[in-house]
Amino acid sequence: MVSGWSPAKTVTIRPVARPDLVVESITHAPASPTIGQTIMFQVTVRNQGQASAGSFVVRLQGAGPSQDRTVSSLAAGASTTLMFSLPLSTSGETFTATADVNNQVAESDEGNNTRQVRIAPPPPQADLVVQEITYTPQEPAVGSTVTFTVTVRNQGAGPAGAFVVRLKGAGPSQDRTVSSLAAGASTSLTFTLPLSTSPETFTATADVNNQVVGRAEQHPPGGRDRAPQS
Ligand SMILES: [Ca+2]
Ligand SMILES: [Ca+2]
Repeated sequence: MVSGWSPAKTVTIRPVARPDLVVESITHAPASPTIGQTIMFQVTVRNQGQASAGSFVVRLQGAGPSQDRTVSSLAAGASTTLMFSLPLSTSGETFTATADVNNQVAESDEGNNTRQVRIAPPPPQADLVVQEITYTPQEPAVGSTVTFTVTVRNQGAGPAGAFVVRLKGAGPSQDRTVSSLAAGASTSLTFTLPLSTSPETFTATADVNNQVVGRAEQHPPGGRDRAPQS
């Protein structure tokens, strides 16, 4: 045996420690912007690798324009949050954030650098209005029963779910439930109430219990939800 040689020899290979950039989260405000409205984004990029990353660019790309932000460096385990502002240009738009879009950083994983968020404008809303109140007979006596026909219309762009229509006179009131009302549709409801005084005002109110999310709730009291008639 030659001196200095041994019968066994080992070699240990250690992979080069590399950074690994990932887009950890994208948050935005408002949650449901309208088309054309500017959205503020917060994009958080984390270096989940074993080594520090040097300078790199983060891009946020919508259907139209994009925005770039430069990060000068990011230590292993550290994260940074970047602000972007881009408009919503289409209905249902996907925004993609990419860390190290120009591939300036050699990473242990180059395939996990993007995250997407899809943003849609608020869904169209219902807008309920009482379109008309008719009644019969035309000249009722005090104490007699009057039959009313109340026409409710959804003049909004979105459908209405179930809601209650109330007809109220000086005395008792009556409720009718509408199970749903499509955008642009109308429905006629029949009520019967006694004429208790003369003259008497009857008021019909659509969605008296505020069950429908829509523009109707923004109307002032006595507004177009209500069509009094005597
Ligand atoms: Ca990566
Ligand atoms: Ca890279």
